[in-house]
Amino acid sequence: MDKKYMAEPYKIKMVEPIAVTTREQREIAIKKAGYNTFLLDSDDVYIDLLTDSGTNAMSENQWAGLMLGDEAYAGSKNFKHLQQAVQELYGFKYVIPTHQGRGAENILSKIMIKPGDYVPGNMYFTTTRAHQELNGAAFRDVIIDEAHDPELNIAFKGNIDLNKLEKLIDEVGAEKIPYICLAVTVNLAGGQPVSMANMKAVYELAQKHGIKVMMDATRCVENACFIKHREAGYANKTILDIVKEMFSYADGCTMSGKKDGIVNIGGFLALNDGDLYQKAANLVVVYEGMPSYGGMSGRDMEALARGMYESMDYNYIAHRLAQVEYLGEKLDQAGIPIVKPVGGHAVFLDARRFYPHIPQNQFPAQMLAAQLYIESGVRSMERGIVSAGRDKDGNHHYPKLELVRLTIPRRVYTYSHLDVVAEAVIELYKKRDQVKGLRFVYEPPVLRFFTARFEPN
Ligand code: PM9
Repeated sequence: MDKKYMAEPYKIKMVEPIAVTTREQREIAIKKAGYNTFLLDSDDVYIDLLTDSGTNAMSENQWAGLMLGDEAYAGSKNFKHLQQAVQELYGFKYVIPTHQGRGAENILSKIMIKPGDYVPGNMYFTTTRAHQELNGAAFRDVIIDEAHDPELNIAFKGNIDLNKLEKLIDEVGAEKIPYICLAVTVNLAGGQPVSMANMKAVYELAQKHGIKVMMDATRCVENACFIKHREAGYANKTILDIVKEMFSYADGCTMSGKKDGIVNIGGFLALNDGDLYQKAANLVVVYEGMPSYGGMSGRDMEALARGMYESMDYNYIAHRLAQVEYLGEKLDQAGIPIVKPVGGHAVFLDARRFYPHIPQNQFPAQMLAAQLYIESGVRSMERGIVSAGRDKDGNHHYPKLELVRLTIPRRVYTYSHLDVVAEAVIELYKKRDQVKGLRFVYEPPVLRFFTARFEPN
């Protein structure tokens, strides 16, 4: 525990072999996948850092819970366990299970947004903004400016800028803002946390104007651990105390259980307001299933409830953050341009500085992810212009951050795997001048990054 990088707080009971491929095989595979790492077969991947979403290793306690699935169509006891977990750990009154986070985003957007509304948030997230826009709202980014600077090393880069928020309220009127979407942590800023002080201030401002605050709780446990490590007054508090205080500054949350719920599938919408809950319960039967299972089976709700309790263990979450920090430090020491500080779920490579000769509309981050795969079999994900999509006039959004995400699944890889990843990135950096950009050969209309195809220029 006193080591700089805490050892794994678990023993390995079951192993899953992973593929070792040749460079030649990988060159064929990435071409077949249209230079999009989402389209690779997992059989062709050596170390899979595409995402931490649903890629977690469950504990023996969670696997045991799967055997206790109560698959009754209505009133499953596993739903009661999930409800108890949400009430005890997050402190919300009502819970609606959904098949994953975006199912909750769909319902929340539909019950709260009217066409012409504005939803302020601390940087967009792809699926979250898509649901807001599909329901007629315009997303407004009110994150602090510092979040858009990959080199600036500050403790709470996910914070909302209260002046920007107040200015938006003055400009459009509080009645046009159904809720503020506050993500903890901020995925696309690099997994950056929000401070407790900021959450409290946002909630107070929102209450003053009669606006609700809905948190995106997807990585709330990581955020809580950063608060414990970085914010004055929290060092001696438990993760549970911190999580509960965080959610005391919100009216509800959407949750992708596939991240900090430490499961492979599932999510929920949680609310405090009885009327809103009723509206959500009426919609969940249309899009997901009965309010007592939403999109989930009984066994999956049990695994999620158990995962939520496990996630409150400080050793678990401190080790997770240590793994990410370890990879970040190795890359930083080798002079690789990364987003600083290192976030909660991933190390983000700064493709603008990695390939400064490739213009943003030739997709430098997309190409960097493809090159990393060819070099090493490590799969990563583009988080730049391709992820950002187009505006309503059909022009590319040009995000300031053009990143490749090396995302660490929970309890899956060891420090040795991370050494291999670091060596591969360092090798690639030496050859950076030889690489050219990409162009689209197929571009889907929504959430294009999932299925777009490219070819080299
Ligand atoms: N995040 C991720 O890899 C998976 C989908 S995008 C490739 O980071 C936040 C902050 C997320 C998130 C998913 C969702 C949606 C909401 N908010 O994937 O639908 O990071 O469970 O959650 C992904 P679901």
